[in-house]
Amino acid sequence: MRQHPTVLITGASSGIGEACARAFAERGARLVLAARRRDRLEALQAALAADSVVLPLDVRDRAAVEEALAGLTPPFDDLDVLVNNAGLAAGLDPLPEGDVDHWDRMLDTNVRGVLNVTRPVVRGMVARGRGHVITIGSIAGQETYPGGAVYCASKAAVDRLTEGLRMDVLGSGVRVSTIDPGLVETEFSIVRFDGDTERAGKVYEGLTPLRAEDVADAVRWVAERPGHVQVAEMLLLPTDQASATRTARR
Ligand code: NDP
Ligand code: 8X3
Repeated sequence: MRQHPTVLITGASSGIGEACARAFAERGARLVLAARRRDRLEALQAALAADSVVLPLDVRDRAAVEEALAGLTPPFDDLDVLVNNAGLAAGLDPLPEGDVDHWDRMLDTNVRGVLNVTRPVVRGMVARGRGHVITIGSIAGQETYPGGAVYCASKAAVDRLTEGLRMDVLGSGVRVSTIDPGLVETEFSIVRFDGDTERAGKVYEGLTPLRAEDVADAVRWVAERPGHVQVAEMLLLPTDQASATRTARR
């Protein structure tokens, strides 16, 4: 990574993405902050002592993503790191009762959204002979849990896509990494349960989950390895979690 890298973070308006923005800002990075909620991005931009631009976009809208990325001007178009973080879970219903709109939101955001952003960004990285794509997967991509089939499938797809990308850019100098966190207390479960904060709180009750900052610290560490070192995959769990379904609650 260059001394003052340019870093594009999707989902920078909340949780892990916002924490990544803060972590890279501490290192003097230039930031491209992307998400749908412009007001949140602008508030973050104002709070950070970093050279930054906001990129309000919906990762599901391929044309809008391509237009927004094509509109980046120097030095923000010279991307060193892409943090593919925008994502969500919607619902926790058994598959036969599943809400098809939930399925579309998850697959369109977590799978197609990652592809929509990665393709144009990685083409530039390959042309420049350097860059790093770091995608946030999940333990849910490694193991399935009841009610999570579609979310887990979307995160399994992230792992397969990043594995394939690593093969397809081999020799270009571009690095490709996946970080798969376990339970992280963010707005994730509030979004999953449609704003039901009580139900969301129960997900983390009695245990100490990861904080968004813990994941951001791992993302930054992965990006800061020397150029010849490629962390392919990292599974990052709270100490109170042993698998997708095994947790210690007090
Ligand atoms: P948050 O809900 O706090 O943040 C999600 C971010 O994604 C928001 O900034 C949101 O911004 C953005 N986003 C969602 N949909 C879109 C879209 N269509 N276009 C652009 N941006 C979008 O959750 P987390 O920080 O926890 O989630 C970040 C990532 O981490 C996700 O990929 C999630 O699957 C993954 N993850 C989370 C875990 C957890 O336990 N929290 C564990 C493992 C992985 P906006 O709404 O403004 O568009
Ligand atoms: C988020 C972790 O276990 O809530 O990906 O699905 S989990």
